[in-house]
Amino acid sequence: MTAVEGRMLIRRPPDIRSSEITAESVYRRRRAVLKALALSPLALAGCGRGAESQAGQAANAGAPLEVARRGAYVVGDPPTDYDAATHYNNYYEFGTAKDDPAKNSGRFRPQPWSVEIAGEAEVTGRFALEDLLRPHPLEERVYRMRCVEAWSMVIPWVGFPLGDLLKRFRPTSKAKYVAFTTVARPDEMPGLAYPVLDWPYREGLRIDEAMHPLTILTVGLFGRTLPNQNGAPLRLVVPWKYGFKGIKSIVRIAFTERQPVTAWNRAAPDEYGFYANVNPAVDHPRWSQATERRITGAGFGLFGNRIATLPFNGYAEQVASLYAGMDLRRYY
Ligand SMILES: Nc1nc2c(c(=O)[nH]1)N[C@H]1C(S)=C(S)[C@@H](COP(=O)(O)O)O[C@H]1N2
Ligand SMILES: [Mo]
Repeated sequence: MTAVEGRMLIRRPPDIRSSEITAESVYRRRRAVLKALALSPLALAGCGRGAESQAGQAANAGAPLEVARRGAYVVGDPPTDYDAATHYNNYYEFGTAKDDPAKNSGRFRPQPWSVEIAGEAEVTGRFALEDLLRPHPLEERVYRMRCVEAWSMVIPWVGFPLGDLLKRFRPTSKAKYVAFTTVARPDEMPGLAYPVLDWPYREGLRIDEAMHPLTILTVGLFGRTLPNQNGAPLRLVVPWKYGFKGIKSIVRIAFTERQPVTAWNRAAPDEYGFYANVNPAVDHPRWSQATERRITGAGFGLFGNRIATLPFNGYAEQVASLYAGMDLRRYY
């Protein structure tokens, strides 16, 4: 018996149309599912104001964060100076020079914030950031970060595994990729006036990359909430990939069946592949990837020394198996 036949056998008062019953039962089921996942869609959350969670602390940029876990995933290299990490940035929505994001992001308002969850998942909708963050204990992880422009930093991030968040939405078997979108607010982001990229900024991961325990969503660095120039209030960090995969100020996360379009790949497909795994053996047309300038401190110029770049940015042991059998020159 098919579902349609089954439904026709159900008796109901003649004054209620079947479409209404379906809508009501779907709504109830959805509410029950959301409750079980400790989520409420934005319409029910009263815009999520006043939450006294760690997300509540995220109200002020640079405010101290309560970090529940430290010590795992800490590289030995000394961290980059805070001033360098927050004044030598790529965030083209605020301009293309390295000091533009710190200078031009003062008008950006990362609060209140919500994220749309869409696509191939049982639970979708728009959710207040506070609700998305609430169940996740914040961890500090000190990661090596490698930009495709051949400079690198070591950053103590505050965040939690992206996979822990994604699982709550129960992705379906069709969810092969995860697509991310940055907010686009021309009034607050002066760089959007220039067609450097096809705005909004977009990035994507394969689902196994997104679920990998090294992949984190971050809300802070150096124990404090993210400054606007680093991607407040929520940004992605994938330490074995070039920095451009680390999309900032995320407003949409979608589970997709097809490989999503990414902003850099669309702008210059020969220069920026979808995978963007750090690989010293495959040069970018404009930058050798064999070595990198490690930025350690700010000051008169940025102090740094040249060091060898490692396959998968030093995380090969943890992630190389994700790419077994793939030609990494072709899928760069
Ligand atoms: N929305 C958005 N996200 C972005 C970028 C950008 O221009 N816009 N630049 C990327 C690049 S190229 C790098 S190297 C990192 C830099 O992050 P950081 O400024 O926190 O070091 O952000 C990435 N995320
Ligand atoms: Mo970058």
